[in-house]
Amino acid sequence: FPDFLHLYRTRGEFRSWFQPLVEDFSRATQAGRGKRNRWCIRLGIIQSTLMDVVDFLDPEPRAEKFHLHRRARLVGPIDNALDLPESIRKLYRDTAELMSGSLSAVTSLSLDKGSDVVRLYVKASENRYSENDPTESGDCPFSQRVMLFLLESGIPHRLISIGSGSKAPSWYLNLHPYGTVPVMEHGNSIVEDSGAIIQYLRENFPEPCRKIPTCSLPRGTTERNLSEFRRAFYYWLRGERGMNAKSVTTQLRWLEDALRKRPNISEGPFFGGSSLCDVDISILPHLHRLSVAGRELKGYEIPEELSAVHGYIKAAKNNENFLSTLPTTSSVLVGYERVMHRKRE
Ligand SMILES: N[C@@H](CCC(=O)N[C@@H](CS)C(=O)NCC(=O)O)C(=O)O
Repeated sequence: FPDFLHLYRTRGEFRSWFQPLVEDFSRATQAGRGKRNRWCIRLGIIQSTLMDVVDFLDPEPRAEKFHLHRRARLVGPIDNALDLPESIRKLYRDTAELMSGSLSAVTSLSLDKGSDVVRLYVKASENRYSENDPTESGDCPFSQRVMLFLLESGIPHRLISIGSGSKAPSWYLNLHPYGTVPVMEHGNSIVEDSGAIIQYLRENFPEPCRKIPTCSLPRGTTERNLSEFRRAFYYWLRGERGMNAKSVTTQLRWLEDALRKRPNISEGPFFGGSSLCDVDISILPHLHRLSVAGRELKGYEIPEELSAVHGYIKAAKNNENFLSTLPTTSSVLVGYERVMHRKRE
């Protein structure tokens, strides 16, 4: 790669061979800017292919392979709608059902034919990969977020549980080149990223989505403040310098304060009052994982004094849909142990 760059920089004729590619590339970047369209995913694929070429051409000792996680980060979020012929889409969908391994999913395939059922690809529990049992939820909090949103709104949907990232089945990489979950497929749209999926659902299913109340946050508080604890916990797990139990507790105080000061406090335990709103649906999956993985992997208990946070978790466990989408403790631990080990790789 350095040799290539050297030639590219110093030899005009060599550089001119690549001019059409460079021009097409910048056109594609412009076309894809700020939009959810096929250009974004094409750019992602082109970028990934170029990295394959670099990985392939560089001689071994010097080569620094592009890790899958790093690739995904380089491209950034891809909200997309792939232009695939219907016959190919159908092939992927049918394969997805078959790969999910459950006979009922396969036999009920015909019910979906011609209808616009929302298909959500989520992370399966790693404990069950070998048994090919897709019914147990995995540790992915973003998958749970969308599952919970779908159940709370009552939008009819079908779940397809798979391995993610490097464990994603090969057919899935045609839906998402890095094998990230969750991904939603509806009609001709393929949308990745839990936030973008929820936005899509709100735009396309406005009626059922009205069941999910608006959030009541204290003035000046944002959803980002409230979920900052997850970043602190993640960095602590990864062993980043300066991150510890105190960093997590400090961030959790945002949540504690907001829960105490929320304007609708008399209406119920959530930011949505008696029912879950978008913010609750987004935060609670992370909070659950913090309480489980924090205790088991780091000996961290959410301090007693954060009583509003404790009450919030307890209230969530009385919500049927939250409970039904929760992963088992061992499933959470398998996933979060991997985060710890990633640092050491
Ligand atoms: N911002 C994305 C994050 C999705 C994400 O990070 N998914 C993880 C699982 S929780 C994933 O698929 N990682 C790839 C892997 O498992 O290697 C969203 O909100 O959907």
